[in-house]
Formats: sequence, structure tokens, C-alpha cells
Amino acid sequence: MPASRLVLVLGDQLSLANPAIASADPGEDLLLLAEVAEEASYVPHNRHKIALIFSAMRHFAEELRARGFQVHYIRLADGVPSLQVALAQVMERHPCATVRVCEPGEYRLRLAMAGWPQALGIELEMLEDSRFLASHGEFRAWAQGRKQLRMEYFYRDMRRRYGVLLETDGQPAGGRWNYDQENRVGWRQQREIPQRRRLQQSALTREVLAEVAEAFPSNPGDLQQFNYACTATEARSEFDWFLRHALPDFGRYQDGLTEASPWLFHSKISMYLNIGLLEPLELCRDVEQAWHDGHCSLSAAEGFIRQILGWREYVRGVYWLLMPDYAEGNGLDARMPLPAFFWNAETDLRCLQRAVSQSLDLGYAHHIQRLMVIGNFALLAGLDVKAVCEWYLAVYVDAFEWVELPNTLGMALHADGGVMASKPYAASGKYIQRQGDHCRECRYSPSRMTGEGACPYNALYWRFIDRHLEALSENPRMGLITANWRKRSAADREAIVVWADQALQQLVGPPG
Ligand code: FAD
Ligand code: DLZ
Repeated sequence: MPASRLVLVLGDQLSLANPAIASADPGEDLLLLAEVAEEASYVPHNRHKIALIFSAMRHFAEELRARGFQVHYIRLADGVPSLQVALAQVMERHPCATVRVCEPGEYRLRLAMAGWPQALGIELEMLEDSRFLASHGEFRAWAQGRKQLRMEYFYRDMRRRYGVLLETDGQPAGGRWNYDQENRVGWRQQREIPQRRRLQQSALTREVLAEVAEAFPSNPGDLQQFNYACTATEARSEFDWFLRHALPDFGRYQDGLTEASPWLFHSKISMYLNIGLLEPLELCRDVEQAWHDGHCSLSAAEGFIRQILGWREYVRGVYWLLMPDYAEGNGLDARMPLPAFFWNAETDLRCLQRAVSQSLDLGYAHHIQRLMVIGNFALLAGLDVKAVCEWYLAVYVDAFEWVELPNTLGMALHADGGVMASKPYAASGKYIQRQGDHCRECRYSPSRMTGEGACPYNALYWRFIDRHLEALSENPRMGLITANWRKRSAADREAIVVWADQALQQLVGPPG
């Protein structure tokens, strides 16, 4: 039967709530899912990410067929280079005038799609992605006329709008909007960390793993350790595991760093949310219910909900509001090439070694590893903004530019002139020591500033302050720090900066 419309389903839109699918007519429309070289290679994606997406796409195609949809599926081995070519090939066999798609999550692809009507001679119907809780228009309206786009105020509006963690009079549950102060406890083995489950791999997933290993031999990712859910049902079961075993301790140790586990009490669900296997509001409601049922504290529930209803929606809003200029930001003029250890984890700085190797091997690091270990190093060292952003986009299983870019360029590197954060997330080795147990295993000491064995984060922190002293002095939140630096003698300051340069040189090796 000739299809009246072709519906393109992207690899991160694997949800029945995808508006292009929800509005499709199973009897009339043809759904297309395509594994293509361009999407799989625009950065050297972690192999876990490619395997997760391909396996989830194949499982989802089966589910769609079982629900009565006509589905055309292109595998990577079919050798189709791009989504545009995939459409062209399918339309040769199934001529149709209209292609419908839910808007893509990355500006790059949106731009490419703008050329499709002419290149393919079709009408392209692009639907807004209704799987997010704030539409583009709503975020724009919220941002309109504000001098600063503070997440906290956006988050409060979202709580009010969706009626999450509210008293009957509209005030926040427990009398406060935010329990962040209680969620910063350092990790000192206070609890037993729950063991993550080993997930069963379907035949489809095993097949994908073998194909990905062969097709992407040099990409990061140890596929022996692949342990991601590839269907909505499995992802839901992973979330249920989190609710039962980790949520009660999620808030308190959210900022903890440990040798003992890559995940600590984190949910490990961002990748499922981002590709459509889980729905954000449902998770927030379940966590709120867990609090009502006495299963977790209000601070744990609020801490988790803030990440999803607040941060996740907010960064997406910022991205689409400010692209494409946003990607060009380099407010601190950071241009140092990325050191080789970002790709091989060969560094003797323990916290960094652990965070980078885990990121490469598993495609996962929790927020504080991304922000205060790796991101902090990149910020202090002045690593090139584009190179760092590309690394984050490549390495993490959950990385899509709409969420990766504001977090990396804005939050971690402070390259957006302060849109995302009112001050740089810069910290010395003392912070890393306070938050966890890496320093005990490290050859560097966080209590020393200079000299052999001193933690490089310390001197690099002050070198960063020194480099940006003028600009930082104008920031009221940095006043105390910049004044402290100015109080030091010129000789002291010079000794620290010289040592920082030397320590950095040792860490990153000679320029490549
Ligand atoms: P949890 O700590 O359990 O948090 C629960 C959920 O909240 C996450 O699954 C995620 O969906 C959401 N969330 C938490 N923090 C953020 C945030 N800052 N922005 C958006 N959503 C958030 N997240 C991505 O999904 N993709 C990325 O590419 C990405 N890149 C990042 C880069 C940097 C430099 C930083 C600092 C953060 C980045 N984050 C990114 C946000 C965050 O680190 C991850 O969402 C989180 O670590 C995922 O692990 P989890 O599911 O165990 O999260
Ligand atoms: C990330 C990714 C990868 C690795 N491969 C594919 C693919 O082969 N086909 C596809 O439709 N989508 C893939 N994706 C996800 C897309 O890159 C994603 O839809 C865009 O980056 C927009 O967010």
C-alpha cells in the first residue's frame, strides 16, 4: 500500500509520546528509523552510546510493528551515509509528498533539515517536541525582559505550573523551595552503596554490541561493561531500582566523590530520558509520591525533582533561546589544546584519572565529576572551549548538544559571560578533598600549594584568579576571593603562578 506520509523517527525520539508518532496513522503512514554514518560519527561517540541508541531503535521498531505501524528500518551495515539519503532512498520505493518529523534536539541537524524540502522536493512538517515540560515559547516568555536567567526562579515557576511539591496554598512543601544546602555532604563511607544490577542482554542487543565493536574500533567505550537498558520497560525497571535503593540517599550525597562506585546514589537515567525511554513528569510524580509515602526525605525528593523539572528543562531553554551564537562563546578566552589524557586517562592526578577513565570506559560520570573534577580542571587550565565541548559530546552516553553545551560551555567553563552561572565553578584541591575520598589515594596533597607533591588544583585555582582578576573583581560573588589574592605579596603570587605553570606543563605534557 503506498504511504501517504513518511514519518522520520530519530534515535533520541524513541517514545510513543513523540508527536510525530502520536499523530501518525498506522494504516496510512510509513515510519522510518535509520542508523546512518553521519549521525553515528559527527563526534567520536562513546561506543556505549551508539550501542544503546541502535539497540533501543531496533527494539522500538519491533514495538511499533507490534502496534500495527508500517516501519522501514535501515541498519548501519546498509551503508546509508545520512538521514537525507535515507529519506531519498525510501521515497524512491514509497513516493510521498510529505515528511513529518519531531524537531531534532541539536541545532546542527535542524539546520540540515532546513535544506531537505528543496533537496528532496518534499514538504517537511516539523512538530515541536512535546516530551519536554517547557515549550520554546514558554521559555522565551519566561526569559523575556530578565537581566539574568536564574534557574532557581524558572524552577519555582515549573513547580507551580505542574503542582509539584506544593502545599494547598501554593507554597512550597516544607516551607522552602530548595534544599540544596543539605545536599552537599562529602562522602566518608557513611553508608553502604547499593550494588547496581547486571541487566540481561537480549539477542538484539548482543547483535548490536558485536556490530558496534566492529564498526567503531577506535571510539572510547569498553563494551564488555555494557549495562544499559534498551527498552522503555527495562529503563522503567532501572528507575524503580533507583527509587527503592538509592533515592533516600540521593540528595545528601549528591555532591560526593568516591573511589568505591561510579554511580554512588545517582539515578543513572539521563540517557533514558534523553532518548525517550522515560518521561520526565512521570518520574517527578513518582519521586514526590515516594516522599508522601515516607520512603525518602523531602530534601532527597526536592533535590531529585529540581534536577529534572528545573535544570534539565532550563538548560534546554537556554540552548534554544541562544543558539547558534551560544556555541561560539569563549568569554574567558580559553584556547589551550586538550591534553592527551582526556582520551587515554593517563594522568597521576587521582580524581581526574578516575573521572576520565570511567567516562571513557562506561560513558558515565555523575554531575560533580563532570563539573568539579573534569570541568574544573578544564576551566582552571584554560582548555579550548570548543575542544572541551566536543569531548563531552563524544564521551557521555547521555550527551546531546541541547543539554551538553549549556552545561559544559556555560556551567563548567563559564564561557557564556555568566548566563548559566553567576560565578565560575572554580575550586581548589581542598574542595575535592572535602567532597570525597580520592585524595587519600593520590600522590598529590591538597594541603600543599606549591612544590613537588602539591595538588595542582591549588595553584591552578589561584593562577585562574590571577589571570581573570580584573573581570572577577567586578563580580560581587568573587569579591572576597579576589581581595584575598590581592592581599598576598607580589612575590607570593608570582611563586604560585610560576609553580602552577610548571605543574600544568607536567600534567599535560609538551604541546602536541
Ligand atoms: P542524577 O544525578 O541522578 O540526576 C537526575 C537527572 O536529573 C539526570 O538523569 C538528568 O536527567 C537531570 N539532570 C541533573 N543535572 C542536570 C543538568 N545540569 N542538566 C540537565 N539535566 C540534569 N546531562 C545530560 O543528560 N547530558 C549531557 O550531555 C550532560 N553533560 C554535562 C556536562 C557537564 C560539564 C556537566 C556539569 C553536566 C552535564 N550533564 C549532562 C548534567 C548531569 O551531569 C547529568 O545529567 C547526570 O550526571 C546524569 O547522571 P544521572 O542520571 O545519574 O543523574
Ligand atoms: C546519537 C545518534 C547516533 C549515534 N546514531 C543515530 C542514527 O544512526 N540515527 C538516528 O536517527 N539518530 C542517531 N543518533 C541521534 C541523533 O544524532 C540525534 O537525533 C540528533 O543528534 C538530535 O538530537
